[in-house]
Amino acid sequence: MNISFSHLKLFYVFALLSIAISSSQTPAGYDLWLEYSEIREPTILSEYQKVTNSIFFSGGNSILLNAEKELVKGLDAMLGQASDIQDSPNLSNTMWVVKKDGLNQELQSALKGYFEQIGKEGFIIKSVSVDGKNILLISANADTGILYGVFKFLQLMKMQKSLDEINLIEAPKIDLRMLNHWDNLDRTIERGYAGFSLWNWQKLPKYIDQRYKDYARANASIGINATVLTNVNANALVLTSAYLEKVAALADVFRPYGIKVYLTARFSAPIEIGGLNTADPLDKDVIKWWNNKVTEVYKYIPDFGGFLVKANSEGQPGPQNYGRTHVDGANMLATALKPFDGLVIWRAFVYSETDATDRAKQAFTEFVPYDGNFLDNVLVQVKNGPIDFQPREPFHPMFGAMPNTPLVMEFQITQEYLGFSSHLVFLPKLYEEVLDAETYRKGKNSTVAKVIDGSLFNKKISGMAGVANIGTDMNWTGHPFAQANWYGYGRLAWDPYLSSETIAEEWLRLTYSNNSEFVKPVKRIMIASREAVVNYMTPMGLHHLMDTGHHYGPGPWVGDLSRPEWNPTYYHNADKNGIGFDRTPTGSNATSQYAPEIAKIFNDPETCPEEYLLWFHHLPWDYELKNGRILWDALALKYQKGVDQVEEMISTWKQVKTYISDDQYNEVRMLLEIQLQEAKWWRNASLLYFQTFSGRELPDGVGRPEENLEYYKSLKFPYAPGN
Ligand code: BDP
Repeated sequence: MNISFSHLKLFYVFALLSIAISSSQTPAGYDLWLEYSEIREPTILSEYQKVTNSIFFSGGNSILLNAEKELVKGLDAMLGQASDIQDSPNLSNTMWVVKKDGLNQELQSALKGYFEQIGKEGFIIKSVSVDGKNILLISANADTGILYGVFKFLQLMKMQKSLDEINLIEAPKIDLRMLNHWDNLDRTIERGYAGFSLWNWQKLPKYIDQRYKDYARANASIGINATVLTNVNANALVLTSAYLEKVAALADVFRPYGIKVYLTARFSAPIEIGGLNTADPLDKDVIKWWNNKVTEVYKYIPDFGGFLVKANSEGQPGPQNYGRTHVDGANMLATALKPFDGLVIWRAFVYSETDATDRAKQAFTEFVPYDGNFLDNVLVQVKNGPIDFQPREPFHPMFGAMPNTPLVMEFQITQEYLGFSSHLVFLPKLYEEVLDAETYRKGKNSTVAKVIDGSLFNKKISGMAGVANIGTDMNWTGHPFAQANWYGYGRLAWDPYLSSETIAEEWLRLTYSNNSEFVKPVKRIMIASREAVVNYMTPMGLHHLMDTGHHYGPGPWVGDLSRPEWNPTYYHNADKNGIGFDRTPTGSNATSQYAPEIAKIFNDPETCPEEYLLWFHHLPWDYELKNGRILWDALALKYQKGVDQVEEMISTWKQVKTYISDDQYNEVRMLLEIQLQEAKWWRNASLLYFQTFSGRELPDGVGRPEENLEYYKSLKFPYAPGN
């Protein structure tokens, strides 16, 4: 080949260019839903170019500085033009980003009603008239509102939403929008499937990893404003000065993104790091120790959020070790935190190793009688269902049953019981189901969402917590679609009435593409994925059948663990007569913990929704369902359905190959193959095992297991992650 000098030059330029591009690019998936790329749609492009032509940005502190930086970054990348940003207004401005107190009297009074609605964190994005000229205004009462407003504006741009008649008045419906990291000080993560903890305690406080900032920025972009850095199975060491200094360094990074830091408090810390011989919450030395400790914490972190506490649960120490109650423990800490406006978030995830009553009943029984006894800076954090983050559970009966206590919703984002980071499961579908559930505690339309956002019982403070799925993996969450669960959790914490469809659509557009040929089918995958995992793991109300300890894969046969409620056999109760947990008045009577209207529906197998049937009932294998099938056949077909759904997900994914890069396509395809294999494993192992009781053939249409039951029982995974 004859290459001329000018060709060579061109080649050289291209080579340099591509090196420059690739070195400026972050690894695949690292940018999450925040990758800003050039808008190619001409009308949208020119609309946004026009409106951002000249911007008056009223800056100030570090939060506003981050907002401004974000705006510049987004505009430059998406509009392909350097933006003209000024710090004082002039006639050529097409856009203003200004807090309320920076607006003239006329605008302030014109927008008065809006400012009253948006509180400290909300924002307004609206076209207004200044000196007879239309400008786009982003405004807020406070700095964080401006930051959130800027992110929103950039997201609208990225999703190519037209700005015609834009009039957005938004405020979060929940005050505390929190991530719970189950991160240990040695950087392992309990139930973490995306690498190690982001917090590099060894190098803190001096070394600030760029990831801390990127983490905070991602959270701010969806309105998350609180982070609990450490595992609920807590280590007292984090409360020593050596660690508090490190925590303070993280808090300094997160503050300019509107995020407050919280820690888990080990109840026995006064003994372990304080040299006392008791942690009795009524002991005066213990009280003094905590008061001093809290004062010390606030010296390091003046805006410290407070403590999250797991006490007297799964072997963790707590007030009951000293014959005291949860109220004694929570109020003692709350009293210490009160002068600093700190909060106690006390978990209701309790069940006792000595109590033989249905585990599903224990939290309600223990906590509901305390309603009204907690101090007003105590919130009680309740898991979404009464057992433990299963693929499907009915809503926790505590929601609605404690009108005088703010209840925080605890969702799990990390997929401990839902296929870890290898299965594509879009969790907002699960969250939505719980939030929409009817508690009937104040008549009709008393949904869980209304309990959580405080509107049902007029609460002064409200909260939602998500057990984080974030780690050191390049793409933060292991599975690229697990990013959607972080994103979706944040969106629902902001607005618990959003639909999972809306969230899926937003996330896909922000992360992958605006092309509806891509968005539509992939949204179908996401929406179907939650029901698929229920079907292939625990259909029709079955639960907690995962193998012991690590919870990876099926283990319905496990029945020899020391505590009854640790055994899957405790939950499914399969025998020759049938399967399921009788929680009606003939059984554990857990249904009595729901409002009578709801209990009535659950109590009768004829009215109990099929998805909760075996949660509430023990039914014979030949029990006839509404569709005329017997229970055994229906159950087997559900397992098969789950497998079929994963197959459909794979074929849909194959159809969208051309809309994304090969790498993006391949990573999900490989993961879907794992998911399919594991779905079949679940189906085969579960059905072979239950068949030993039902004694019935598999109905037509159900795939035949390749191996026998002994094989599935023999599988061992000593190094399954997260344990
Ligand atoms: C269970 C997890 C365990 C947690 C516990 C909790 O298996 O690792 O410590 O929940 O929420 O689901 O405290």
